[in-house]
Formats: sequence, C-alpha cells, structure tokens
Amino acid sequence: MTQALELARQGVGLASPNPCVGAIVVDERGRIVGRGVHQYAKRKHAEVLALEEAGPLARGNTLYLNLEPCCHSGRTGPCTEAILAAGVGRVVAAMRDPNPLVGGKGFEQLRHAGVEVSEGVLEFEARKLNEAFTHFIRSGAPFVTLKSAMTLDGKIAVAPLNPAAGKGSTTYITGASALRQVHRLRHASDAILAGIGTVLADDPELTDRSELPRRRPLLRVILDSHLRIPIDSRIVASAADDLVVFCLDAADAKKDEKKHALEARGVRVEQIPSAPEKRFPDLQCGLDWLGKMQITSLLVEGGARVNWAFLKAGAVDKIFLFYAPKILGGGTSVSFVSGEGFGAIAEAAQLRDLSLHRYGEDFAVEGYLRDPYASAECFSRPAGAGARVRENHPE
Ligand code: AOF
Ligand code: ZN
Repeated sequence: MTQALELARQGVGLASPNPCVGAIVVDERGRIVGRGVHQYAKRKHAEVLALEEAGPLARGNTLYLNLEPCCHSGRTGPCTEAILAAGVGRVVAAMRDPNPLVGGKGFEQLRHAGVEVSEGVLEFEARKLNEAFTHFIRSGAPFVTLKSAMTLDGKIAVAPLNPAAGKGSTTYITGASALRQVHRLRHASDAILAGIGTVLADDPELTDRSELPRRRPLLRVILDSHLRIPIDSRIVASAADDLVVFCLDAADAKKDEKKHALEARGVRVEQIPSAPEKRFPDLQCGLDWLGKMQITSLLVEGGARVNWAFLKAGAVDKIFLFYAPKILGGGTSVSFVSGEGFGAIAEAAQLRDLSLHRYGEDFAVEGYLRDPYASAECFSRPAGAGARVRENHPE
C-alpha cells in the first residue's frame, strides 16, 4: 500500500478534478507484476492500467490501491468489472471512494462476486492525499487551504499594506526551503487566491514554480471588489486564460470600461454578489463558481484582510502557516489576520489534527478547521485522529 500511495502521489497536478490513485498487482510470490497511476488527461483509471500491465498474471492475485475501485460509468467503464474480468483474487484498498456514485458500492460488488476485500489499510495517509477531492466531490466547492508566512510574533509586513510603499518591495520572511514547500503547495492546488491589497503592495505573480508537471495551469484568482487591479501589474501582464478577478456587482461606467480593458488582456472578470451587509464578495458564491470550473482545491495566500474574511466566513478547511525564527514587533506592523477578530478566546478559530514541519531554520504548522470525519458517514475515524500532533522533519 505504501508503494500504491507513492504511485498515487505521481498524480498530484495531473489527476484533478479526479482523485490521485495508484494501483499495483502483486503475484503469489510477492512480486509486482503491474503498476498504474491515474492521470485525468489519459482517462484510464489506475487499476485498469495496472491490470493491463499484469495481463494474465493478475488472475488469482492481489490488487493494492489507495481508493475503492469505481463501479459506475463516467469517462471510463466501471473498474469493478475490469477487476472481475481479470480474475483478481483479492483487493486491498486504503479508503472508500467519497464519490456518492461509488461510496462503498464498489467493494460490495467485488465481495458479492467472491473477491476477498480488505479496506482501511493506511487510510489516514490515503485520506490526506485526496482530502481536496473528497471535499470537492461532496460539496461541489474547492477545499480551501489558507497559507501564510510570518515572524514568530505573527507579522507578515512592517507597515500597513500601502500602495505608495512601492511595488515588489517584499522581502521573504522565510528561507529557501520553506519557499520550496510553498511551491509544492501551489503545485498541489488547482487555484490560488489573493486580495487586491496584496497585488497593489507586492505585485506578485502567484505562479507555480515547483517545476513539477501539471495538467492545467494554476488558476489565479484576485478578490478585487472595485476592479482596482492595475493593467500593468505583473499578474495581468502574464494572464493567459489563468486569471480571474472577482469583483462586486455594482454597475458603473468606469468599472465597465476597466472590465473590458481587462478582458481584452485575457482576464476573466466575474461579478460576485456581496456578502450580506458587507462591501465584500460573498466567498461561498466565489467558491461555488470555482467548483463549477472543476477547481477542487484553492490555496489562499491572502493578505491580512482576505485571511480574516475567509476565517470569519468559516470558509477555511485547512491552514498551512510558516514561521521564521524572527520577532518583528511594532504597533503598526501587519498581523497575519486583521479585521475585528473573533472577540473571545472561546470563539477563536480552533485547529485540530496538527502537524509540525521543519524547513531549515523555519517551521510550519499544518492543521484543520473542520472535523474531516463529522460529515463523512462513509468513513471510519482512524485510531488517534483528532488530537494528535505529528512532527515531520523533511529537510
Ligand atoms: C478508480 N480508479 O484511478 C480513479 C477513480 O469520469 P471517470 O470515469 O474518470 O470517473 C471519475 C470518478 O471515478 C471519480 O469521481 C472517482 O469517484 C473515481 N476515480 N476510481 O477506481 C481511479 N481515478
Ligand atoms: Zn475506476
């Protein structure tokens, strides 16, 4: 299963909007006789590829894969049928397919036909790999990860973000190793979002510079209620069907003109209704729109105001916060979350399932804002999930 999961990870950036799936066929002497990795562009599901490679050697033998085989017809036929046709004796899977069209029925069909089925092997790792797919296939909206890099005292910049401060003045707070991880996070995401404040202050590109393969370009999303985005910003200059600006739907001539100017440069401008009593786009409407575009995961690299808007709206599924061993201090320096705050410790956003990572001198905290098992009736809660803190020292 470890090897099947390793294969599945090769699908990061290539499988979305489908899940990352890896499969191996093992013969009675324990030798691997077939391997498969699912890539959306290549259509075929992982187990079909592994069975094709194994040919007659699949008969009576074991198929390991990180996701329950599908039993429905989508862009391909049901994998359960391919498994039965190949005469596989035993299927070992890490987790159920959260797709309601499958959701346990794949296992049922196999068992019914006399195949031995084991499920739940390395389920924790498997669920993590496909956490975005799981969220997307059930909600129709992307899984949201809020990422930020800050000093130990939670500061992301020296003074209030100010357009007059000059463009590209950002100095990275964290080091090279943390930056590589940021690009791995971007690579694993279908879309990235920042606020207009960040565009005006930093003139960022918001591109995936991981150099890892991806099927679709990283969709860049800017929250810009009043279309203040400069036509000569680096992000607009580099737009190639991969930039969308969410603005508010107040119609006025000046805004219309800007909209057309942006569209002429290949920028998609989407008017999003405002959240009740606020001059801010309704984030859930924006997320639903992204879901319709088959965006399964969104990385929010917000800026203080956007971070607050997402947290306040309860729109964050996961955080990935980088800390540099520095203390900036200062009453006017910018905290990673602004806004009015939650008001009481009891109301604060509470993180769970924490992992701690080290990147050179820096470290990161990864954690979840929702109970991933609360709404997923088809999953068993792995032993120890909930309060555990994992420590990772990858580099
Ligand atoms: C598997 N093996 O490798 C993958 C599965 O439109 P389709 O035919 O590609 O079906 C997509 C659905 O199939 C997807 O939502 C998920 O439920 C399942 N993905 N299943 O047995 C695979 N990629
Ligand atoms: Zn399938």
